[in-house]
Amino acid sequence: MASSREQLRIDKHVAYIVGLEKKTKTTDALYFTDHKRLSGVYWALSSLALMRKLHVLPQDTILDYVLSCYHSDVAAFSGNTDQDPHLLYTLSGVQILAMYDKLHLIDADRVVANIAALQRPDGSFAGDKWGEIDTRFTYCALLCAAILRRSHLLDVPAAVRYVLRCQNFDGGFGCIAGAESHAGQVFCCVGSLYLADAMDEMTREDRERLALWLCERQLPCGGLNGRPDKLEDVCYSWWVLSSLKMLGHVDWIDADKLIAFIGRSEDDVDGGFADRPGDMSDVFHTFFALAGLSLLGNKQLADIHPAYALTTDVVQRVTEPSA
Ligand code: GRG
Ligand code: ZN
Repeated sequence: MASSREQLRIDKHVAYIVGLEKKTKTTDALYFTDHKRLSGVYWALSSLALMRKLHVLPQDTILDYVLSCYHSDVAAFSGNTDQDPHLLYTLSGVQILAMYDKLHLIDADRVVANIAALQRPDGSFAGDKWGEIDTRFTYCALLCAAILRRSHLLDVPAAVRYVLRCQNFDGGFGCIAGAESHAGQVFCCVGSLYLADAMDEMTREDRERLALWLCERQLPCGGLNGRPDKLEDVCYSWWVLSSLKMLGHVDWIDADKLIAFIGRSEDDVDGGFADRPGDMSDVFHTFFALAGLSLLGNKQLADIHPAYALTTDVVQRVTEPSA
């Protein structure tokens, strides 16, 4: 990408995403690894939505595939047709249906009731029946419930108390109470607090310490890492920036240097973005590159909501009082 903020190669990136969909059909090559395919579909569609091109892929075919990952016996989604359901993929499924305005195709009461059954007495959430606990799953649970307008079916105050227990002395958050701070988990915890309308439950001092820790993720090359002494990676443009946005401090990052770093990770021949300059594009980093650029105000892209990870028109639709 050239140095200008306005020269994103939209046509190349749309062609790159459409090419992935074609490959998926003809050779069974995937949007992403097999067991995460539903999330791959969410990253691909969200990339298109950011470029205002959601319509270029066939909605009916995609919905057929998405619903083939829905297990009506437990009202939850799996990462691929032949996999077991998991909260990570229930969120991807719900987000995709929200994008297409097709939430009526699933039984929202049962989806959220089954998510509520994954909540533990300490407020944390398991991802599935096997019981692993992670703040990623708290975020997935709260966001599914918010999109489906059934947050009241979860014990949101207990979820908030658990998330607050995961905040560390450095201001960051980890995957469980006491675990090392990581920018991906910070996004999940800040997103959870935001969705629970509980950002103020962090003290002002803790919010500022967290924002400073997030700013320290920017390296001299302009890119962001996920924790100290780690490599820069384009996807942290989302995990870090969205968290800073929710904290009201996105301007604490050097935006020009980050835009230039993301630009150096762009494949300007075949489209897509890689994790860092010189690597191969993939759909995960393509979405998070575009999402980061949207948060930085790129006018070629639609606006994205920092907590819902959906374009703001979709968020407006799912949250408007009359819907
Ligand atoms: C809807 C946007 C959205 C998310 C759904 C799955 C999820 C909820 C959030 C994942 C948050 C997370 C943990 C992101 C980090 C992903 C990542 C780059 C992990 C790499 O970790 P390491 O330890 O790499 O391999 P580092 O960068 O620390 O060397
Ligand atoms: Zn990455």
